[in-house]
Amino acid sequence: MTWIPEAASNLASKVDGLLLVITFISIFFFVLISAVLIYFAVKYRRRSDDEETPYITGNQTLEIIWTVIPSILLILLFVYGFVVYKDMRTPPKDAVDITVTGKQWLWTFEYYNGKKTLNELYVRQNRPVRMVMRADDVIHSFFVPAFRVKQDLMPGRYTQLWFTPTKIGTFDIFCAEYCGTGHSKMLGKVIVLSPEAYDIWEKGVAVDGGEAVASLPPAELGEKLYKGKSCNACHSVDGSVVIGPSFKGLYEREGELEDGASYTADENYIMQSILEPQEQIVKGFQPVMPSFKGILSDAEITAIIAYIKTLK
Ligand code: HEC
Ligand SMILES: [Cu+2]
Repeated sequence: MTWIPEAASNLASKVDGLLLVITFISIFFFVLISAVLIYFAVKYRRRSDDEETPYITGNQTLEIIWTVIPSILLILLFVYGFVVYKDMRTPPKDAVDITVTGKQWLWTFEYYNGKKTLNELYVRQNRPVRMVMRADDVIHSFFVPAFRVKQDLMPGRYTQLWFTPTKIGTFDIFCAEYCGTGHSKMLGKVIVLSPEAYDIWEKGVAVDGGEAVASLPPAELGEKLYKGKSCNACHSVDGSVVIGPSFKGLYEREGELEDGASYTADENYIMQSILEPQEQIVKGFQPVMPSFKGILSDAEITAIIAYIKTLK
């Protein structure tokens, strides 16, 4: 079927089945009621000005039929829906936990093995995962259409959802709750790896959609990280100001901080800005950059600096 998203989790076929049944029943009654309506409108139309309508006070048999049949149907639909819902809300015992944090306008994922990723969720094919989710600021909603799962994230409270990815590939994550100006850019990817590829990823080799990137020249790796780690959501490379300063001409630029101190953007300054963004706020900007401590390795930061150096 091409009019609904690809089905890539164990829950997808259940949700689709329920949706199809409800759609089919709705279409059936829509057609039936419309046809009868048109037929009666024609058949019992008023044929002359002095025609009198018969006086009908009710029909018990008919009323019982059209109360009992829809009631039974609705109860059956409720039970069917409830069984699927219960399935979707009850993670299996062997599910592994991943902590998800939504914040304007990024997703961070922390894994049971201590790894941390940004906007990219790595999962292993056929292994059930439970997402334990929190928001840092406002309400967000974690939505993966291909898995048919969606759940709000709230500040000050954990919510959860679970799924078992069944297909290898890359699928979209959307934020489905309007959360500010960057809402439409709050996009992520779920990368479902085969068990073998997942083992490689777990051991720490950088993979980018299944492809190893550790062997790239630093500036090229830096460019990939700039996009892959979402620096591009806030930093342009063409001189325009998005949410943060542009990376164009950043290297060795002289500027002023919020507290009035001046700085030169050398390697250490850039590294500090990435690891402790709240320490040095560039004048005229908001302190919204998240820390990349624990997310970017030293080698990756070096690669990003190498890339920034190419943006003269
Ligand atoms: C949510 C938006 C956001 C994201 C994502 C983000 N930054 Fe920033 N960044 C900012 C803002 C805003 C500033 C300016 C305020 C400050 O200094 O913290 C900034 C400042 C910087 C600076 C100092 C710039 C200057 O002109 O002095 C560097 C370097 C930097 N970011 C690097 C990065 C890198 C590398 C990434 C990706 C790994 C990244 N940022 C991701 C918002 C962001
Ligand atoms: Cu959001």
